[in-house]
Order: sequence, then C-alpha cells, then structure tokens
Amino acid sequence: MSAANTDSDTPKTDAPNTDAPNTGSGATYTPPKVWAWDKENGGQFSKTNRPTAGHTHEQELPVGKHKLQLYSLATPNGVKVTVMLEELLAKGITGAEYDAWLIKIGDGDQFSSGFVEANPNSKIPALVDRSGKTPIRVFESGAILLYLAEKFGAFLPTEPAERAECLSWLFWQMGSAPYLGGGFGHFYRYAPERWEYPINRYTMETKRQLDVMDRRLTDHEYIAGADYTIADMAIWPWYGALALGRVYDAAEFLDTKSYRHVMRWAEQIDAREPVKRGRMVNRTSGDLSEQLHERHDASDFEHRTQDKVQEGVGTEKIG
Ligand SMILES: N[C@@H](CCC(=O)N[C@@H](CS)C(=O)NCC(=O)O)C(=O)O
Repeated sequence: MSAANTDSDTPKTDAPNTDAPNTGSGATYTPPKVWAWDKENGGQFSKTNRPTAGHTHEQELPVGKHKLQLYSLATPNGVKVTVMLEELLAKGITGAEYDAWLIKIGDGDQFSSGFVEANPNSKIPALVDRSGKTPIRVFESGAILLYLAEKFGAFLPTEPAERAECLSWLFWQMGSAPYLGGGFGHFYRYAPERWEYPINRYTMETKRQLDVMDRRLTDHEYIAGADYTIADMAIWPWYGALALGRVYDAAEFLDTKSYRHVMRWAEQIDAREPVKRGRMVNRTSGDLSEQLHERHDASDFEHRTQDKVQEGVGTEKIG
C-alpha cells in the first residue's frame, strides 16, 4: 500500500470502490529508509492527495453580497456549517445570511491561491466574515461552528457546565470522525484493495464510538443534554448519516439499527427543515431537486436547484 494514499477524514464524492478484491492480512510492505512520493500509486484520490501544502494555481475566490462567504461542498464537514447557518436563519437571525460557493475538491479547487488564503489546510469548509473592516477567515468546521455560535449567541449554552458538555462533544467529534472517515470509510469503501486488518481495526473503533453515543443518548434528548446545539450539528452529518445508511453503504455491516438511541436521534434531527435545507447547499450528487450548487438567497431553494436551472444558468463557477 502506498503511503501517498492517505486520506482526510471525509467520505469523498467519487464512486466507491465496490470491485476491490478481498485481501486477508497477508499484505506486506517494507518501508524504505526515506519515503518518496509514488504519484502513480495514489489510489482513487491520487489527483488531489499530495504530500505538500500551498497553492497549485492562482485564482481568487468569488465574493457575493452577504457578510458571510462560505466556500464549501456538501460532505459531512461541509454540511455541519450549512445546517448551522440555516438553523440561525430559521431562528430569525438575519445577520446569518450567506453566500455559499461551490469548491469542487475532486477538481482541486481547494488548492487555488484564494482558497489557501482562506484555509492554509486546503480543505472545505472555509468561512470568511466580511462584517468588519478587515475580513476574518475561519477554517476547521468545529471552529466555524463555534465562531458562528458565539457571534450570534445561539446553539451554545451559556451556563458553564452545559457549555463545557457541549464543547466536549463538539471536540469529541473533531477527534473521532477521522477514525470513521479516514479510517473505516477509507478502508471499507475506497481503498484499492480490501484488507482485513485495517477494516477490523477501524470497524471496532467505529462501533465503539457508536456505543459511546448510544449510551449518552439513552437518557438525553440531544448529545449535550436537553438542547439541540452545535455539538449535534457537528456529529449528525457523520454519525447520523452513517446510522441512516447514507455514507459508505455500511449500515448493515455495522448493524447501526442496534444503536437504538442513535437511530432515534438521527431521525429526529433529519426531520428538521433547516437540516433539510443545509444538506442541499453545495450538493453535487443525488436527486437533482436536492442539489443547490450555490446559495445566495433563501429563494434559491425554490428556484435554483439543479432540476430547475438550465445547463450553465443559475450556477456560477469558480475558475
Ligand atoms: N478537520 C477538517 C476536515 C475537513 C476535510 O477533511 N475536508 C475534506 C472534505 S470533507 C476536504 O476538503 N478534502 C479535500 C482534500 O483532502 O484535498 C474540518 O473539520 O474542517
């Protein structure tokens, strides 16, 4: 296995590697003294995975009419932020109006000079708040959720114990999801071959994490307690989607139905209207009526989904 085939904590939008042969634990690899990048052996994501940071091409980011500019894609990490923004708007917080621009990570948009200025880590989501004299950039989905919660005074408890619980679960997600995405999802669904050892290792950890959540949700309506918070918004796009069978086609393999409280919580959040809207923003796969490639106005959900816009009309491209 090539070391260049490392992956971020994301389910990619590319087609899964369903034809991967099953390989037992016999694969061997002797690392050389100094690792060298084998570009040709990068697996499904060799076009975007590379061992260096920085931009690959000059391209400014577009700027729309609102104070908040989001550069993203509807992967679980992206959905966290669009759900939060739609939840804030549903609460009547008009300052949360935003422009959401599409970043096609499969095409390398995250490596443009403009995007790297917004996020030196070259991963969606990235937010730029242009409310003040100097634009404020925020990257890392957890930091963006916290930034928005503090800016608008919503979805983050103020009472110290409740706030600590909420932040603990928020950061639990940030630390745990890479085992689910970059570990389980990668080896179960996307790796060029199916190796028993990593699949076992990450399945074990993923099931342990689901059990952590299930126990917590047995006697709490939401993950941080009685209220719906940014912790739910961070966790649901990953573990809710997993439970509902939307990522990695792994619900049966992981027996997610047996985590009854996780299922109840996942379905409850799935039914929220702002969550339904948040899931549509920057989505480029699935039902055309649920794909809103870019969002610049609340009315876009009605008029600019992919089933309604003609080819080349209603979408603005980056680059
Ligand atoms: N810890 C980061 C992870 C972000 C991340 O992994 N984003 C993925 C999509 S979900 C990405 O942009 N990947 C592009 C790449 O790896 O080149 C966060 O939560 O914001």
